[in-house]
Amino acid sequence: MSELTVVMVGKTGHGKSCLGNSILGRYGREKAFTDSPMGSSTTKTSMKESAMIDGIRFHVIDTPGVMDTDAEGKKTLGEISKCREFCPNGVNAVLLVIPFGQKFTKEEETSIGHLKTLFGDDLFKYGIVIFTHGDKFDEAKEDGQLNHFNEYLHSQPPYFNDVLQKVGRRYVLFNNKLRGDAAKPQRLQLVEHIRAVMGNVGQVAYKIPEYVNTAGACFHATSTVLIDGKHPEKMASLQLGNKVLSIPDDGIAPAILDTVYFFSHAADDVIAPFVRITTAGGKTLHLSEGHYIYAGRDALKTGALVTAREVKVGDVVHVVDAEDQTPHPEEVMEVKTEIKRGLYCPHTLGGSLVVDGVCVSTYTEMIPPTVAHGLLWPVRVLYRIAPEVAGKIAQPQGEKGMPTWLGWLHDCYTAWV
Ligand SMILES: Nc1nc2c(ncn2[C@@H]2O[C@H](COP(=O)(O)OP(=O)(O)O)[C@@H](O)[C@H]2O)c(=O)[nH]1
Ligand SMILES: [Mg+2]
Repeated sequence: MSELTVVMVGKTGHGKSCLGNSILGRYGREKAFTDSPMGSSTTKTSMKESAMIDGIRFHVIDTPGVMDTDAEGKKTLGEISKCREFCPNGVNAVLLVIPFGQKFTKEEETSIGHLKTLFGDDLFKYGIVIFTHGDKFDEAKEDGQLNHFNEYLHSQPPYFNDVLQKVGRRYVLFNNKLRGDAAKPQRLQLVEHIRAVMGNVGQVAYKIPEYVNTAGACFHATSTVLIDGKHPEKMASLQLGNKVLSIPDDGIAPAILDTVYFFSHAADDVIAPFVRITTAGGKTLHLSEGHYIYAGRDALKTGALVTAREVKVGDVVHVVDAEDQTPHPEEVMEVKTEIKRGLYCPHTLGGSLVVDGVCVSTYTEMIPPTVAHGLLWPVRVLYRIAPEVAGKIAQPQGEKGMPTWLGWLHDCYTAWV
């Protein structure tokens, strides 16, 4: 392996920019990244620098620090996700940068939580913990405060050791003050760990997901539908032609099976905010804020729909239990926003379906449901006559994960109204 790409993540002031310079062996006037005094943030956007060192072409991506407050954290995640543009083929490892000597606080836990939102469990699969300020460990040893690095690890709270366990105990102590040959062993140790990561994941580089902050109109990758009314299936694995639990035309019980004939969106390499709706009976549904859901006691009969963003605590939605598949009204107990991975929008012939046990429309505010249902009529006819042909044109394509003609349809509709 002669080319390696890594992305550095962690809080501001933890030593990411200095670490980048150490990995690339670029210092002083030649330095790749600008460091900043503890706590102040110089790195506002992601950037990539490269160098040939020890026979390896190294690409290092520096990212802005992940803040410990929720609002800041989410903003920074959007910025970090932009670094995917620097590594279209993915990264070989994610370096979680933590300074040696500091106690791992609740704030650190929050910032790792934010990173986990962006990277999912891949944060640990591809993760290597880098302890910067290695010189301080040497000093602590000389002073007799510590004999072994493990003593420091043992002094950390359980959550931190849990993170270390999850990354397979891959960690390197980096002294960013070292120069020249003295800095070589720590770099070689890092390369060994990157090779171990690559070995574990079958040499497949990690593609950093895109953060989509616009009002989408979908479900996330692990939302579930009931195939044939029995088998829970994740959105990401749902196929055209699958029969899923949905709502009859007249909204009268019990739930029916309907065929998935089209996806208006199917993208996995994205994360986005979703409205999380929890019902009195404990059902939890996530959907994009512009997606329609049946709301109101008679909504299934009258077809009354509201967008997810309009749903409030105390509203009534309709739920279906796996055993008794008769939709019944249930009160909304909590409405929150949560970032999740994947954007999927399957369509059934009848225009409704049951997701995570809650009755929803397949339509969104992009085009009003009745208009959208009419516009999609030719696709439904085609699906009935020649499902394979319909399947081909209904397949999401391109970077946006949407069929190309859907964009034209939307443009025509907005020009018309
Ligand atoms: N003593 C010591 N200081 C370091 C080390 N790594 C970083 N620093 C200092 O920590 C501060 C923050 O470093 P920086 O790389 O800008 O952190 P970033 O915000 O994560 O990019 C700077 O003052 C660096 O000089 C190290 O290994 N040893
Ligand atoms: Mg920096």
